[in-house]
Amino acid sequence: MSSAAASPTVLAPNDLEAYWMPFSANRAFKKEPRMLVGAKDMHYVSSDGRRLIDAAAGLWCVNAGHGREPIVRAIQDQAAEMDFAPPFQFGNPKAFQLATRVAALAPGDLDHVFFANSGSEAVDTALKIALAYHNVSGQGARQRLIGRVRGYHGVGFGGISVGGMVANRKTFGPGLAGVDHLPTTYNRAEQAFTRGEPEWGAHLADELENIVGLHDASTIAAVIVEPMAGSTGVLPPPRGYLQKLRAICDKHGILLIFDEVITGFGRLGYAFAAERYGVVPDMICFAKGVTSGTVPMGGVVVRKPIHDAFMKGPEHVVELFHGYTYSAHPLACAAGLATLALYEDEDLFGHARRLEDGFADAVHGLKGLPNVVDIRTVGLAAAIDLAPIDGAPGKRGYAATQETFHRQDMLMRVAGDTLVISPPLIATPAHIDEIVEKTAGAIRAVA
Ligand code: PXG
Repeated sequence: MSSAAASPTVLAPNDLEAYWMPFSANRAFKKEPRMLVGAKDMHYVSSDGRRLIDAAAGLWCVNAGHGREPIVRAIQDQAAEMDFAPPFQFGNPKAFQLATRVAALAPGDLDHVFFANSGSEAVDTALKIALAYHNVSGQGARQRLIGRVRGYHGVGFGGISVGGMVANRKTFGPGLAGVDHLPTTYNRAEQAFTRGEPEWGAHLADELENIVGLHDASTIAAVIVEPMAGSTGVLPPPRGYLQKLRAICDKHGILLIFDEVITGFGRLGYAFAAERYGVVPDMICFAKGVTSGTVPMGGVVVRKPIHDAFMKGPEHVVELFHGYTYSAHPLACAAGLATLALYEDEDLFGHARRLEDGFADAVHGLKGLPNVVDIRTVGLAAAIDLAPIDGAPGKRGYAATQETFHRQDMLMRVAGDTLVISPPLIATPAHIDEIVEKTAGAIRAVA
């Protein structure tokens, strides 16, 4: 036995075995690792010393760009001042400040914020608030939750139940009872190569009436959708679709939840997609961009009447039996405040809005390259669908991950055979051109 094996504290150098990587092809990765060791502004640094342009904002989260000095300093200062404060029955001032700032960014009377630590927790929180709200409002029979096919709402049992991605569901049992799904809004035959919101598909919201007809409105608590489905390949909502969903939910007393974990904080050129689309949901789930990915944080913005429905009964009693040890963690709150200030100071949402047209032009220029079967763009998000290799779905996409990382010096998110572009909001037109050029190189290389 080697001395390393004898002592559990001495690890073999460069041992990749112990870490079971999330949502990753572990064995392939460990044979040919893609290791990131540094990051600044629009770039990562790889372990072999290359600078890689970040076409993914990390994982849809680093909206302000990497290593931004005011955010770094806020986190450092907070760690030195107060590392942790229990969030149950005690508070830290920055939690209240951040809630106020997030609420101010949300439309309408979405003005109370419940903090969690991730998108998955934000989704679970929103679903639980929906159920509990109907309960405290004397409508406890409203227990059904409605999601959508090709929706992604994280990996908690709530999120995978309302989610609509088969691989994330099929091996984990039946999930929550009483869940139903709207159809996906994506239809390639009708929508291929659309810029922004497709004209076709608003009528798909009417399917909610059929679901209500089947289960009865009195059993349905909430509908949850991503305004723009991100993980399943950038599916912008058809024009008028979200307005229809809102109207049908209102008609039947069903809460409408927007999962804005990806669309929140500027990805579509606005603080929230709700603002872009002029639709006020009852709750908004957020995460990722709230701290620009620097410290884990998520949460739910809730409309005032929903919040107020809980504020009854004896004042010494807990109103909602829900929360996390790290809800409103001081480091996350400090990071969040510095991040939102940076978004405002640099008008990054406006910058994204102004970049949108040029970005769409550049990305749609990839049409005609080998195997490109659809391109979708909205805000600073784009997806390029490549035709799968016969009998080996995902293989061309995996080759594209390797090609972009090892040879194009670019960090790109690839889901199945779909290439996704979602740069930090600080991108310049030159960065976008570089990303699109490298994407073209990768598409040719995996043809
Ligand atoms: N809701 C939405 C809409 C998301 O996009 C989550 C919830 C879950 O968030 P957490 O923080 O628990 O991971 C997400 C996460 C991709 C990709 O490649 C997207 C996400 C996560 C990982 C990969 O598109 N979004």
